[in-house]
Formats: sequence, C-alpha cells, structure tokens
Amino acid sequence: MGGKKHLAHSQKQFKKVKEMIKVVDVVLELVDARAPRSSKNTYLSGSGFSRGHALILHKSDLADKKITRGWVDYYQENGFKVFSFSSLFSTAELFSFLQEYRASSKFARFNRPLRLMVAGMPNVGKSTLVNLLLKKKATRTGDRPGITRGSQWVRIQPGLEMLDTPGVLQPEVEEEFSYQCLAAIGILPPKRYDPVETASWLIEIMKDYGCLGGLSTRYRLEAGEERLPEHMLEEIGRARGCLVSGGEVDFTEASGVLLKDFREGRLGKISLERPVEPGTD
Ligand SMILES: Nc1nc2c(ncn2[C@@H]2O[C@H](COP(=O)(O)OP(=O)(O)O)[C@@H](O)[C@H]2O)c(=O)[nH]1
Ligand SMILES: [Mg+2]
Repeated sequence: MGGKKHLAHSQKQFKKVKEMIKVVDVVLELVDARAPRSSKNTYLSGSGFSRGHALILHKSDLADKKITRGWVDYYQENGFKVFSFSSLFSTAELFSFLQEYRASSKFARFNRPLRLMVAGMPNVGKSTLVNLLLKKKATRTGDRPGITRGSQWVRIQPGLEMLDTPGVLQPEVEEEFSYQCLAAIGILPPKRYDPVETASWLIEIMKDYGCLGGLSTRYRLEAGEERLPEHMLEEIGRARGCLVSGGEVDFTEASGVLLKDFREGRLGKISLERPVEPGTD
C-alpha cells in the first residue's frame, strides 16, 4: 500500500516542482475539500519551506459546507492562508483572496507583481483551476530568464502573475484511513487500490456519517444501517446491469459505478475528513 513503488519517477517529478517553486513567491496548494488532511502535502508546510504558501480547499461544491467552514477555521487557527473554492464558481472571490494576499505582502509595497503557481496531488483540479485563471486577461508575459523550461508566466490580473503549468505533488500514504480517502476521491491511480474494498469502505463511512440517503436516492435501494456493504453493492450492480455471464454481479464494475458517482457528487455533498474538534482527539 506504501508509496515506494513509484519512488524513482516521483523523485524526478518532485525535483521539477522544486525548480518551479524557486521562481515563485507563493505556492497555491490545491487540496480536495472532502479530505484536506490526506490530500495535503507535508513538504509545502514543512519548517524548511521558504516560500509563501496558501491552501485552496478545492472542489468545495462536492463537500459538506459546514465541515468545509470548519476546515477553513482550523487551518486559519494553525496559521495558514486558506480559501475554499470550486472551479464551478466565479473566480471573483478567489481573485480578491489573491489580491489581499499580495496587499499584505512586501510585493505590493515594492510595487512588484506577486508570482504564483498552482500545485497539488493528481486529480485535485489543478488544470481546471489554471485554465479558469488563464481564461480572462491572459497575456503571456514573454520569455524571461530564470523560468523553468516548459512553463511561462502569465499575467492573470494587475499585480498577479502565474506559471501556466501546475506542479504535481505525489500522494503520501501513511495510514489506512487516508489511503482510502485518497482512493475514494481519485487521487491514487487505479492500480494502487482495490475498488471493491474502497467502495465498501465508502459505504461504511456514509453509514457512520448518516448520509446513506444519497445511495437510496441514486440507486433506489434500501440503504439501512444494518445492511452489509456487499449487499448494497450487489444491488447497485443489478440496478446498473454490472453482470458477468451467468447473471452474477460484477463487484468490480459495481464499485466503479459507486466511486464515479461519489467523485462527481451524485451521492450528495460528503466530506470524508473532519477537522479535530476542540477538546477531542
Ligand atoms: N465538482 C468539481 N469538479 C472539479 C472541480 N475542479 C476540477 N474538477 C474535475 O475534477 C477532475 C480532475 O480535474 P483536473 O483539473 O484534471 O485535475 P488535476 O489532475 O489536478 O489537473 C476533472 O474531471 C474536473 O472536471 C471543482 O471545483 N468541482
Ligand atoms: Mg492536470
């Protein structure tokens, strides 16, 4: 389950990201609002990290609003600049957040643009957000020395410049719960998890959080607390025609259906991780 297998590749990729980081003032780290703790990279908030760092709780349209607000408070209390966002929404508030960030930094005082880049684990919506920020007023600022090969500065607003290529950060898997979170939200590549195991885990989580309603609505099944995940998966499989010859349910396919629906928000707004409540833990 560990991350060792892809180490050689990810070291090379990480070296490239580090090169990009050297030329920016602030790294906008995208995490998935449904599982911010597990989708957050430890390097960028580590003590040796010398750049500015802001957290964007992305895909907030898919997460439970109240829990996302809790996460924003949690990270603010821990000294982070943090903003929750969805690429389905207008960029106006995100631009205000970035302009405020600039105004509170030395770059505004020196009348120089704030240079930023987007980074994050696979599938957190980096390309979507970069394209959204580039859409309007995107003027390539032209070649400038010291820029990593393959990426360019783009002026996205007065005072704001962004590298047009996001940095890919590798998932870090430390324990079973975050492993399953990363699998469920689609950060881990398919070959690194068992879809039936993850789908069953997700059903159990939905039980724990009292949001099985999303399953009964979507698949017209009886989604009781007492029902086993495998029985619900079987019913989902029948409802969706995920069958192998002989009429048996193909559990892998049924699990794929469930995970896809979860990822695209069709089971409701479900946050997998919650911030630690004060006085607990
Ligand atoms: N619901 C929702 N989906 C998003 C959002 N941003 C991106 N996506 C979807 O998430 C998937 C991965 O996005 P992509 O930008 O390719 O992620 P990347 O791997 O980090 O570059 C795509 O299917 C996007 O359409 C968002 O804010 N909300
Ligand atoms: Mg991408």
